[in-house]
Amino acid sequence: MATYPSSPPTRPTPAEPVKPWFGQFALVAIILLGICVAVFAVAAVTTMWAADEARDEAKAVAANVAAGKAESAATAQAAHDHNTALPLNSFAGVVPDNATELAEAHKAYDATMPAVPSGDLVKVQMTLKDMVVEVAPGVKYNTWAFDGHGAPGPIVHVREGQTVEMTLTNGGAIPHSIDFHAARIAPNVAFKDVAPGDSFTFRFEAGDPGVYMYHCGTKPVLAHIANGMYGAIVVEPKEGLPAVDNEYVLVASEWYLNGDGISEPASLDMSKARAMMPDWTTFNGYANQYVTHPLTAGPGETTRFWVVAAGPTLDTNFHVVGTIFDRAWVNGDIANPPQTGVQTVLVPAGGGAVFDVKVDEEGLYPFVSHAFAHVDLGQVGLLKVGNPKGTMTH
Ligand SMILES: [Cu+2]
Repeated sequence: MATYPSSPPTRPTPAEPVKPWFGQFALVAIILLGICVAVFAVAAVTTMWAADEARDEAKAVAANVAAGKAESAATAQAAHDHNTALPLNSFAGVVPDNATELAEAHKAYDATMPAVPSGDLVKVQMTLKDMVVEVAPGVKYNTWAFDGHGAPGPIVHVREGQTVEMTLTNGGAIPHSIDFHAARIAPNVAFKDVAPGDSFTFRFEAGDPGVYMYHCGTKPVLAHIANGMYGAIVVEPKEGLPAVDNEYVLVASEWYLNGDGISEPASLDMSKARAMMPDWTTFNGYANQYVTHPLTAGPGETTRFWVVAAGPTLDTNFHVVGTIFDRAWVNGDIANPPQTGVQTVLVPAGGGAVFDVKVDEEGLYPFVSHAFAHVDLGQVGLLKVGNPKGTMTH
């Protein structure tokens, strides 16, 4: 017979079997914790080390970048030592392939101020000729030239109080005349048309100091000026201006061509002239000529620019890059004190102005019309101070 215990077997209390499990778990946990701590510690140390390394690396990279930048800046500087970012030789108009050689071979108009003739009477003789000139490298134009040497006509330099006796001989095919802005005279008498083959003489007293335009006043004046009939007359004040080291005369003008002027000489495009859309703008008649053949000055010298804007229509915004006008006789008003510390001065078509700049540092200083379409079309030159290496364009 089966016997049954008097009391059911006691269930083992959980604690009994659990104790060794908890102990194991705790042991494992402690070991794991230890491992974690160790791993964490190692990771922390590694991270710190890595951070240090990264910091060092970053420093090295930064140093390299700085060095690289310096190197690249130096390279860029070397590459642009002679570059002012101006379109100094852009030839925005059409030129032949050998334009650079032609520009170098071109004899630049002598911008140097001629001496004032002695005596009370200054006789000026000009013989007008129809002739082909170059207005840009390889770009030929059928011009009407006051003196037989192209545009502008000769620089006339007199002293206040002198009498100018002007004789114009017309060697061209149609009537022409000459109008001096420096004169106070009845234009219907003095500035009359001179028939082909004829000569005409008139006199005026240069009583107003300044820098003035002269030009042909025969109708249509737009065409006669656009064809090259203009120049500058400087009337030096009796008491003189402050002494300077160099004096240059610049006549700004624009050209309107009915062709590119390369295969055959171009003539005036009157539609372009009326629309004020020049092919070329120039100082002394030829695009960029003083870029290739710079005007010169010595370091510390003062240079005086006598500027006339002949147009026929466009103004010139005269500016010298890299310096500031120490003296600017705006509107050629040299009977009064000049303005000082001026950056850019408007020289209106048919007007003039005088500028003094003292440049101490050797270098290439572009002079421009700061209406930059003019620079692109050729109204730019260089004042070369001292003997800087190279040129702007080479
Ligand atoms: Cu004329």
